[in-house]
Amino acid sequence: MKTTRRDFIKISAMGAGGVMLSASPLLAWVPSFLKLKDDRPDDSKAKKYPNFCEVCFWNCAGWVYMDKDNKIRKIIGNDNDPHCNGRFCPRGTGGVGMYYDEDRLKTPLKRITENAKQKFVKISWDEAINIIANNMKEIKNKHGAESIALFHHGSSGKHFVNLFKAYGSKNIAVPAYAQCKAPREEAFKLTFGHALHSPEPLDIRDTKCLVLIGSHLGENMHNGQVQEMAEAIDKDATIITVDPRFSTVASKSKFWLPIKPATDIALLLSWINVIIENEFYDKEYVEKNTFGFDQLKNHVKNFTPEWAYGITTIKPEIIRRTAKEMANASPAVIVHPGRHVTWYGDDTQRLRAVAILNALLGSWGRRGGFFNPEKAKLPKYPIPAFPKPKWTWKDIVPGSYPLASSGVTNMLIHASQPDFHGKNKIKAWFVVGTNLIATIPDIEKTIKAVQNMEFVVAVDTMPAEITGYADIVLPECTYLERYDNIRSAQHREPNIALRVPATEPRWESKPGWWMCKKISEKLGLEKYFDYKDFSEVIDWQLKKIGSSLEEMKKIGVKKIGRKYDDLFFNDNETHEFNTPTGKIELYSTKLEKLGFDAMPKYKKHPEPEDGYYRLIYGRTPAHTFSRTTNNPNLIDLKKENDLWINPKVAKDWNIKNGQKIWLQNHQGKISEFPIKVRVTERIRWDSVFMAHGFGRTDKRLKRGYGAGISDSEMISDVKIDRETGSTGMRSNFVTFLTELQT
Ligand SMILES: Nc1nc2c(c(=O)[nH]1)N[C@H]1C(S)=C(S)[C@@H](COP(=O)(O)OP(=O)(O)OC[C@H]3O[C@@H](n4cnc5c(=O)[nH]c(N)nc54)[C@H](O)[C@@H]3O)O[C@H]1N2
Ligand SMILES: Nc1nc2c(c(=O)[nH]1)N[C@H]1C(S)=C(S)[C@@H](COP(=O)(O)OP(=O)(O)OC[C@H]3O[C@@H](n4cnc5c(=O)[nH]c(N)nc54)[C@H](O)[C@@H]3O)O[C@H]1N2
Ligand code: SF4
Ligand SMILES: [Mo]
Repeated sequence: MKTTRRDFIKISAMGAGGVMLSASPLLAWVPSFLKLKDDRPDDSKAKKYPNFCEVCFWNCAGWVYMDKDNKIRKIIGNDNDPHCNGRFCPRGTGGVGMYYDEDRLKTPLKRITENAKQKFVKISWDEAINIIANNMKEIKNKHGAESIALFHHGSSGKHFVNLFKAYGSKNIAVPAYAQCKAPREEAFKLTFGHALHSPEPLDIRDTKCLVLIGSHLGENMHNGQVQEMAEAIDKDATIITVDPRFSTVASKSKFWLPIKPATDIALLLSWINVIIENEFYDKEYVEKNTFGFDQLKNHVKNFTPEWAYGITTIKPEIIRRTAKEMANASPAVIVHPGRHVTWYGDDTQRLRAVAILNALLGSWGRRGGFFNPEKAKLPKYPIPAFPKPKWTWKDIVPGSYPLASSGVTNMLIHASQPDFHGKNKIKAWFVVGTNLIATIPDIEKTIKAVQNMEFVVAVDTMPAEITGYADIVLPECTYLERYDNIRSAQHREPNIALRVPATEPRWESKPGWWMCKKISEKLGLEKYFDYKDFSEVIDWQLKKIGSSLEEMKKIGVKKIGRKYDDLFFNDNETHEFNTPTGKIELYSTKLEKLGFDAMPKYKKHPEPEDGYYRLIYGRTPAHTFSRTTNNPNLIDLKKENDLWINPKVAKDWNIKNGQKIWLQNHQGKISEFPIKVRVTERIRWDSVFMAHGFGRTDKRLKRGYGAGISDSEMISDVKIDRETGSTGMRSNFVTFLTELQT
């Protein structure tokens, strides 16, 4: 039976205790764009270049086809690529719009003051490079190289990382850590001794039960995972979705648990309770591989489904039934670790609970659970050793966030504040491919920091908000117009993918590697960029592994056989885990040593006052953050975001579907633009939902400016995860303004 909208209405009328949507197998679901291989140019005639997509960090490999005038016509998936299996998502297909966008940055820009007014003027590359190198020299002399921070995201960031390390600063951070997956990576390391990385090593295609906790595959368009989930559904896998919102995937699930936001740890603990008390866990596996089972059993003994019901609003019988579903599928079950997991400031602990549940079900290292990925090892192009910096982000507030294993963006922003009195201060920023204004919660704090800097460079393809705060703006050409490092990502089978330019950069834009090389020459660091063209580095590396640039241009993706035959555990062998006890740690000895909870506990979070609703946010299939919300192709699919409001709330407020309203958060922040209301049963009454990345504030973005609201604008109350320093962003409450008082 197909789950229909009518089913849902019936269900929602039953109340919000958690529902079983359909006992019969669900019809297969694959978003149509992932199912069909679209019309393909005739390969024998068309000119095509290999690339991998930069519209999101799944980096699917594809072919860029040119038309007869040698203009980019389209990009389609590479059949041999395990990230996409020949099918791009709508964002990837629309990526061509990044090249054609007339609002792109076209030349280097310099901020000047004229008649007491600041503005940007066009400058030459020579002038831009000179200004940057001179400032970098001056700052190094005055404050030390460490005082310049690099924020980056995306492929071109890697060149700048080398430049910074050569220059002497390791104050480098990506938002994909402390604003995204840090708690997950550290929690899985604590438990299994391994982080998950990307693409996550989940054997979704063979799973019998997939549990999604605030991870909305299908709107989160991580291509390979969505395809595998569709395959699993085809094979009758059970999907259990825990989400206060009836997401796309909730509608394809056997169970939807519309949890009260911020209470997931209670649900997880009660699942663990049911699984232990009923002896549903994989006994042999747990006995052989885990540490701390008795402590865990004792720890969860009171966390019954009845206890969790009062907290989560999920009915005890549903908690029990879903625990049983997981147990029935074990070990071919995945409690999905999620990706954007920085929610409430106790995120490492929540992800520990997810990891523990997977451990009890025996899914780590088992078919239909987590596989052991392998990655192609590429030789490093020879460069001199980097100098050792005197201090790094770890020394800003010594001892804080002891589990952070990569630069913490918000820590560097903290050390950039005018009122920061620590010894190790940040004095200048280099921002590459990350729109910090849209990305880091508490925009005012980010703006205060950037305004306090002695010098700011922004490298972007678009006039993104962050570029408006820079002294020098450098226009990077898009991924369709440049070489970059070879993609070598983990998977079932190690593989590599190539990016080559399909055409010349438009206007005066240039590749990131070229900028770094030019800056290095002015800084006397040219020995770190010892090549004329980046294609030389790629060819050198490829030849070392028995391929070549020439070969890769013809195939785009190359699979390199696994070195080890250990995709899954051999149950006859004993495994040593990379944890202090050498076992899967249900009880974390490292957390205990650091003074944190060794096993997760539920703590109550603040709740909205009357008339306020929790702001939750997420992805929309046609966009990636703020990087696509001006894209001419994708804006056609979705121009602005809308605010999901439950009908009961809309009635209380007398707000109509389609009406435009402003939001005000619990700290008094009012949105710059209004947002269109979508009245829908698909959201709990205590929360509202919007897609991230909209409500652009830079007028140079002609299509994105003022279209919808930026969720970031409403996220000023940030709950920091004590273990990793990550920014919990879901503790903000909003109320509605139907008109703005002037
Ligand atoms: N409020 C809120 N904040 C969030 C999130 C959220 O859901 N809500 N999500 C978080 C998550 S999970 C993540 S991973 C981060 C992502 O954070 P970011 O990576 O900062 O995401 P974007 O906003 O897309 O910014 C990317 C910038 O790179 C530019 N760009 C695109 N291609 C290129 C290129 O080839 N070269 C260069 N130099 N620039 C390029 C784009 O124009 C854009 O300005 O945001 C986090 N922050
Ligand atoms: N189309 C598209 N796909 C993308 C991206 C994109 O920008 N666009 N970005 C990629 C990146 S970098 C990342 S990190 C991933 C992120 O993708 P996900 O890991 O799936 O994370 P979010 O987008 O934050 O998911 C938000 C979901 O959590 C629910 N939620 C909110 N509060 C709670 C709560 O308290 N409990 C529970 N159980 N659920 C809650 C929301 O209703 C929503 O459905 O997406 C990736 N895929
Ligand atoms: S999932 Fe879509 S946007 Fe992301 S890399 Fe693949 S095709 Fe590009
Ligand atoms: Mo992310």
